[in-house]
Amino acid sequence: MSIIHAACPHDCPDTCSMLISVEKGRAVKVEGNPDHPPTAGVLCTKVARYLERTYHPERLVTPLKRIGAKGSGQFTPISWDEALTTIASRLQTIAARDPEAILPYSYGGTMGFVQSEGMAARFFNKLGASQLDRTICAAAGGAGLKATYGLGVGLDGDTIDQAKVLILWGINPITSSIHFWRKAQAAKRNGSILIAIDPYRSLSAEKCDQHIALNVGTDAALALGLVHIWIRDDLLDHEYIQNHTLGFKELSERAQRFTPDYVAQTCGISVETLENLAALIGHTAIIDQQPIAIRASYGLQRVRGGGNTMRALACLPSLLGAWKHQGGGLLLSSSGFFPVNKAALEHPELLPNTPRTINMSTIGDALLHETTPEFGPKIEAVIVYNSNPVAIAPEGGKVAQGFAREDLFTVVLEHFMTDTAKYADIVLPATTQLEHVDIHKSYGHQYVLFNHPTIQPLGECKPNSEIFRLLAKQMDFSEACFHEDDETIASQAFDWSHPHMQGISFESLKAQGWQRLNTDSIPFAQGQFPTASGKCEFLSSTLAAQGLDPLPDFIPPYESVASNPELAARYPLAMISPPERHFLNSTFVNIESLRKTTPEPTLEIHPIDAAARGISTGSLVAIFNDRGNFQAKAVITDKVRAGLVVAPSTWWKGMSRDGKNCNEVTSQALTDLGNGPTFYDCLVEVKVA
Ligand SMILES: Nc1nc2c(c(=O)[nH]1)N[C@H]1C(S)=C(S)[C@@H](COP(=O)(O)OP(=O)(O)OC[C@H]3O[C@@H](n4cnc5c(=O)[nH]c(N)nc54)[C@H](O)[C@@H]3O)O[C@H]1N2
Ligand SMILES: Nc1nc2c(c(=O)[nH]1)N[C@H]1C(S)=C(S)[C@@H](COP(=O)(O)OP(=O)(O)OC[C@H]3O[C@@H](n4cnc5c(=O)[nH]c(N)nc54)[C@H](O)[C@@H]3O)O[C@H]1N2
Ligand code: SF4
Ligand SMILES: [Mo]
Repeated sequence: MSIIHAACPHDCPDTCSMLISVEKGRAVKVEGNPDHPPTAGVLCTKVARYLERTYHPERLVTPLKRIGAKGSGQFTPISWDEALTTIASRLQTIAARDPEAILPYSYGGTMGFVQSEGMAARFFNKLGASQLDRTICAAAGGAGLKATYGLGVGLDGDTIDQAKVLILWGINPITSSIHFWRKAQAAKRNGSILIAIDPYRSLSAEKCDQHIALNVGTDAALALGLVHIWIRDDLLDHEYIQNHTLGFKELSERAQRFTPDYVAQTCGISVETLENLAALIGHTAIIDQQPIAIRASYGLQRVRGGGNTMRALACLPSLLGAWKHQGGGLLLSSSGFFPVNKAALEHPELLPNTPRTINMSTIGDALLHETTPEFGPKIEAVIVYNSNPVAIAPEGGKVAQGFAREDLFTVVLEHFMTDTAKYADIVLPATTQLEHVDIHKSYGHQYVLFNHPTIQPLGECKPNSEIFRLLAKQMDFSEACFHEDDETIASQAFDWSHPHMQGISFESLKAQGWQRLNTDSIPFAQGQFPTASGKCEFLSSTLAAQGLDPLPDFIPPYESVASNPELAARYPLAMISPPERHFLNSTFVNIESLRKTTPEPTLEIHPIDAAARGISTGSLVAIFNDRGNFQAKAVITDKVRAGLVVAPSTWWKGMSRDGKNCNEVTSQALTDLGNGPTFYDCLVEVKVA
């Protein structure tokens, strides 16, 4: 038996190091690597089932051609030769008219550089296909963070157990980042106070010392309310502000209108709660000179004002000089610490011109768009890999309608017959992480990881990279980069001469499986933010140059009782659809052992709202608005605020009784910054089905 170093490929901030035991060519055990500090020997419940997923009897193992109606799931096996010839000839015909009519669609199925945008990006660049704006997850928060700190950077996750006040702001780590939760527990043992800020009493919020259940999408008001109080009470680190921040005077003026009364009313919390929160954080940081940390996640930026929300939050630790202490500051993402060599991976010089960009969050509208001068050509072909848009993209009715178009040529690279694969003309069987090479960064910690293949590809499966390599060959793309193998692509993923890579080489990384970046565990004690000014920018010249508000503000949701009373008269309940613990986005929904604990879609609703609608626990309910409807089993609980319903996500439509999921009702409206989706900015009504 041999034990091989692998990396968890999933879209999860923990990016675990895995050890795979292989016996006679078969993977027999998947374990968390005890030596990798963030993993510390444990995997989550989902990936602990990675073998069940890999060797699942329904794995796609041959190329398939559709023989039934789009969406029906009727296919017949074909050879790789037939599949590649058909795809190449269809794409060539369309490209001869206008390559922009071809669209790649991909996201977080795997986070590895080789199997995501390595060979694939080269292929679509050379083709001159439309570019995809990959906004579906983190665009708003990412843009807000970048405007304030310069890059997606923050406090070192390894040190977060040293915080004396730890705020879990819009994150439910027991579900979505179990290794961070372990650190939070360690912080608690070190005497830290844990506070959850979340409209929903999530599994994690329930276990914190305090839970502040604010209205969805009002976090920026709360943050600016804290700024208001800290200025009023002079709980500020004047020296840090003076030396390492930009725009304090302007921010102070902005914060004036965020009086405790206004903030409490906007957020739906008491003035006392707000004052106590401000005093606890302010005193710990300024009077006691102890580290305070904010762990924010993407849950709070899936609303209209998501970008400004992150801007407002990002200002907080700098006002208090929290960065001076180990374990102090804010963490949303650590991605910006990694010197990724995007140009070497993607070869942008292959682009014949600058093609248009399609936003993946509005794929429904895009697929239904006719040719116009502003939009460009109607989309004639979509190639989907590492994503399941029919399940995960907003306003799913339109997405399905778009994919059902008879005149659309669709290719899906997949492990399983997902909701999206069912609409394909041709489905290509892709390898899993056990069957291919890859290399990874993380957005929750600061370690690079290498993934060795452990077993031969199942059946006729091929890595995404190989599929695009073969398509490139079929289309006579002759540049040298189309001949590079996966290890070569992996070796190009990082700028190895960057100071953060000191002590790490491709060979040493392959040997150890993981290595920590050479980064400071107290990154911004001396300022040195990666912004143009080198400071934390409360006032952003970059945003000002784009004609945007240079200061953070509270931007009310598109859809809430306060911001849209006419709509709320018909649809009075706010719906959020955060991750279900046993799924990873729509991945793992088809794993039987996990579905035992999560057999069907549910909707959590407050007792007052349930009673008003004659709903009891176990009732089948219909959730609806003008965009669509879906069904779920009601769970009556005071974990949700009155006026809020929670639909744990994201179900395969094909696995729910009505063939629909929560994205039937979510909207394609976009965020203030970053053009991100607004999944949690969604009013609905609920009735017994
Ligand atoms: N098990 C599991 N883990 C996952 C995922 C998964 O699907 N399943 N998805 C992965 C991915 S792609 C991502 S992006 C991350 C997702 O990470 P997040 O989107 O951060 O998801 P959660 O950690 O569940 O945290 C969301 C929390 O934010 C709360 N929330 C919703 N709206 C608001 C709001 O307006 N304000 C505040 N303060 N809170 C709000 C929700 O109630 C929920 O408890 O997790 C990753 N990890
Ligand atoms: N309502 C609602 N909708 C949401 C969210 C929400 O909170 N609520 N969250 C949003 C967020 S944060 C995100 S990140 C998106 C996620 O959306 P996606 O990135 O589309 O993620 P998944 O749904 O997990 O689909 C990934 C697919 O890639 C496939 N895959 C995995 N590895 C490989 C590979 O190596 N090769 C190929 N060819 N395929 C592979 C998997 O089998 C899976 O079907 O969903 C978004 N949608
Ligand atoms: S999904 Fe996240 S927690 Fe689970 S094994 Fe992968 S990286 Fe670790
Ligand atoms: Mo995500």
